Amino acid sequence: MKSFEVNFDGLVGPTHNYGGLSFGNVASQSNSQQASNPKEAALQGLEKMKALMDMGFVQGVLAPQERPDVGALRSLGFSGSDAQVIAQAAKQAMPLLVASCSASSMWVANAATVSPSADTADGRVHFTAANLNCKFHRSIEHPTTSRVLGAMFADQQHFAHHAALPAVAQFGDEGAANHTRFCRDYGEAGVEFFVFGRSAFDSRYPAPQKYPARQTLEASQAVARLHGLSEEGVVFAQQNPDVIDQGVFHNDVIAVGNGELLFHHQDAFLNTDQMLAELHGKLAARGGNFQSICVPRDQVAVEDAVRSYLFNSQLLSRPDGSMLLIVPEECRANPRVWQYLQGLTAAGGPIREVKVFDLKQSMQNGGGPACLRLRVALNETELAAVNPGVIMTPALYDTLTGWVNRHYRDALRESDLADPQLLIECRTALDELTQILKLGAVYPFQIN
Ligand code: SUG
Repeated sequence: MKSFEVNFDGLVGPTHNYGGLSFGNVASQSNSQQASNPKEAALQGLEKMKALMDMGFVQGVLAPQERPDVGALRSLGFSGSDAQVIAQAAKQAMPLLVASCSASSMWVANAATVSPSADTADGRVHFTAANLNCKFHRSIEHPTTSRVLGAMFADQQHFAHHAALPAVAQFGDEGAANHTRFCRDYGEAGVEFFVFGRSAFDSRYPAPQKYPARQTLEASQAVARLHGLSEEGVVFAQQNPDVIDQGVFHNDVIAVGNGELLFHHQDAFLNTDQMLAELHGKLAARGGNFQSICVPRDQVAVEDAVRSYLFNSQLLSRPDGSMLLIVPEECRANPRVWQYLQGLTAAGGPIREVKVFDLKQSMQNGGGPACLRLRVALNETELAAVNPGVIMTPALYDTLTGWVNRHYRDALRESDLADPQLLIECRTALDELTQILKLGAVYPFQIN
């Protein structure tokens, strides 16, 4: 049976703004308070989706969330009408209003961890929504994420959904941003690679000193158990705490994998040789030939990787077996990274082509091409069981660009977040979107 890796991209929500909310994420911190352009952000994301569809990849779309999250503000003691809740928060606790307005659900690599059916004990595709509990503005995403994923992958014969892990730092889980899967073919059993930043219970694992390690070993292990993965099909590895302290807040900022290939920076992991040997051995036992490309620090420094998002790229398999790397414009702007990429594609290795996309609106909050997509490997039967409303087509692309142009603002500053009209605009847009994508009622304003 044929199998595919489907990329579901997060559609940028109408409240996209630069709130400076993510300590440890250099771009989020340094662009705080700048005016954003939600319309441009959403259109840039749609361009990427269309380009992948036009290249022949199966592309899907994941809906944004209702913001401001009035329910979250109510849970913090603000009361009255929705407009009063927003007004009170603006007056008394602006940082909480800003957090409740974040469009951060666009970075769907953090929405969930996904294990394809070939890897799981019950032969279903498993999803665990990420609790994202390192940051308040992200910790409020998972209830709606679960409903949206449930509406997209509704068929219980093929899809199993798990609620987010307990909402404590010990089980900090950031989803697929710290998870990669190696396989010979998407439909065959593979090796799932979980990368964690620290251990919650075992002090032998070193931790970063300056910035938080968002993913714990214990969270990754829990997800592997929930999904029914076998010991032969998993590898756990620790991210290098020094690179977390340099702004590598997720593993997908320093490494990306696809098929049998891991593309990573020299400083990405601890105990790299041992980890590569384990990946090689476990994939070989599944019939695969694991390969890795290590980018040396003397060619591309960690700082260059963080600024350019070289590794937050999409590594895609082409029909001829070679691979294509989708990188953000910031890679072309960095002379060392661009030179490295020229050499890489000329070298005759597995990565033959690089395509550049302008995703500046998202990049300014630390979200590159890979952050914007959730990978779901599916066989033909499973693909046919996905809600067809969320699969990108030329007609859907036209509808969604029209929808963005009608509903989105082209500038948003912090002071605009207090405007009660923004909530009405957001709900009006999302109500229409659920009809376009045939999701049913998934948002708090639709179900409460
Ligand atoms: O969690 N930025 C996100 C970026 C997530 C990127 N995802 C991956 N690497 N997979 C984060 O730090 C910034 C929001 C703000 O500051 O307004 C933010 O949430």
